Parts: sequence; C-alpha cells; structure tokens
Amino acid sequence: MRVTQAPFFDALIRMFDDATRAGWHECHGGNLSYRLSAADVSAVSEELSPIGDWLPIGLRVPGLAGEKLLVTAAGQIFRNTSRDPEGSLGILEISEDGANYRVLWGYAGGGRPTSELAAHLANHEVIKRRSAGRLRLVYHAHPENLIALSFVLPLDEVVFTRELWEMMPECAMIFPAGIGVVPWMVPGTPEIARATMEKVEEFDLILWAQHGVFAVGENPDACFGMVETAEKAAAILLKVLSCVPQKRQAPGTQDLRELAQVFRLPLKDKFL
Ligand code: 2HA
Ligand code: ZN
Repeated sequence: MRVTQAPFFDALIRMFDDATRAGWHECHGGNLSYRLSAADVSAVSEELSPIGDWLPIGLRVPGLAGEKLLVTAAGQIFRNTSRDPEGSLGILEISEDGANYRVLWGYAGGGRPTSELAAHLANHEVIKRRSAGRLRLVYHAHPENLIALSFVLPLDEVVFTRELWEMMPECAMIFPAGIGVVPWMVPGTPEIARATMEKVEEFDLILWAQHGVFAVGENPDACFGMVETAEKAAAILLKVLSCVPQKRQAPGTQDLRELAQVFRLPLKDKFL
C-alpha cells in the first residue's frame, strides 16, 4: 500500500486539515510527529527505503532504536499538507544506537525534518516508556484562547488545571492529569525541549506560555480532541472573565470529586 493510502496517514491528514480550519496553524506554525505501529510499517513497507545517509539527531534516543516516525518538514505549512503530503512530511528511521536518523519516504524537493526534531524525539522516548508504547503522537499548535489565557492567569499548573476543569465536565474527562505549564522560552532550543520532557512525564497536555500547546496522544483523534477541548474551555473562561471580574458560581471541589468518582477519573488531589 502507498503511504498516502494508509489508514494512519488518512487520520493524520484529517487532523492537519481540521487543525488548520480551527486556526491553530498560521503560516509555518506548529509541527507534529507520529511513531508508526508495526501494522502501519508493514502496510506501507513497499514504499519505505532509505533515501540518503544517516544523519545525527543531536542527542541520543536509544529508547526509539529502530522506530519509524512520520515527522513534519521544516517550514511545513499545515494548510498545504493535504495537497502536498510528500513535500510537507517525511518518514524516518532511528538507528540502533539512537544517535542518528535516515529518511525512508517524503521530504520531496530537498526538505528535511522540523527544526524541533530533537525535541519531538526526546519527548517520544519519554512517552513511549511511560505509556508502555500506547502514546504515539507528539503535536505542537498555536490555539489562540489558551495562548491568551497565559497572559491573564498566573503561570501555575494548579490554577490553569482547575480553571479549565471548571468550565465543563468534559475537560477533566479528556485531560484528567491536568495541564502542565512551561514559561516563555525561545522556541526550538534544547532548554524548551528539556522543560517539556520534564512535564511530559506527568502531563499529556502542556501549555507553552505566550506561544502555544504541546500535546501527546494515542492517535490523531485523541490528540486533536484534547487540544480542541482545552481550547474551548479557554474560550469559555475568557468570555466569562470579560463579562464579570469574578465568576458568580462554578463547580466546587466536591463536585469535581463526585465527577471523578462517577467516571473513574484519576484526578490528583493537588488540583482539587
Ligand atoms: O514554526 O511553531 O514553535 C513552528 C513552531 C515553532
Ligand atoms: Zn510554535
């Protein structure tokens, strides 16, 4: 099967289109990587063959040895991805020592993986370990309401998590671990990669203050849906805060505890 006909590819293309329509990917904004499953790899194996040499990743990710990942191209434009998948995306393979990668498909026209490749791979290594392989997607987007909130609320995970959870019950169901917060940092640096890696040990959803979000998930529906849910909650909160300086009423700690009990949500005490 061709890569562009594979079910995993179709699900990712829908995500690029939906995220573009949601307004989270102005110009070159955002990037994404997906670790292929064994079934994905065997479905498209006829099209996977090395193009060019092994190249250094810049750090070692031995936990990803032999893995194959689809990674957005540097400078890729989300809104063009479905029209030009082979120029916007690539599939690469990680060497057995975890220090190098080589391209197996895509990056047509001389492209290369996103400049955030090292950060994506480092985070994949963490989430693969902590989820026993379940989490496969790493996604970075610029949703405006969550970014706006990072100018308004204190940059405190307890405050952010609690405020978003209060907006609608779906939030605690979709991101029961809460939302992590990383302060403003220069994008693409080892510092923001390291800060995010620390947070991704605990959270599936991380706010990059005054910049965007970083989300990890099992598949495109889970990952997109989590950002969509948090972004909607942020929009509701901004509406509320622009009407009244303080909420008249909101669900309390006991309400959230009952929600957790009924839906078996592992909400941490520190957020209640
Ligand atoms: O341009 O969003 O943070 C891609 C980015 C960098
Ligand atoms: Zn960004």
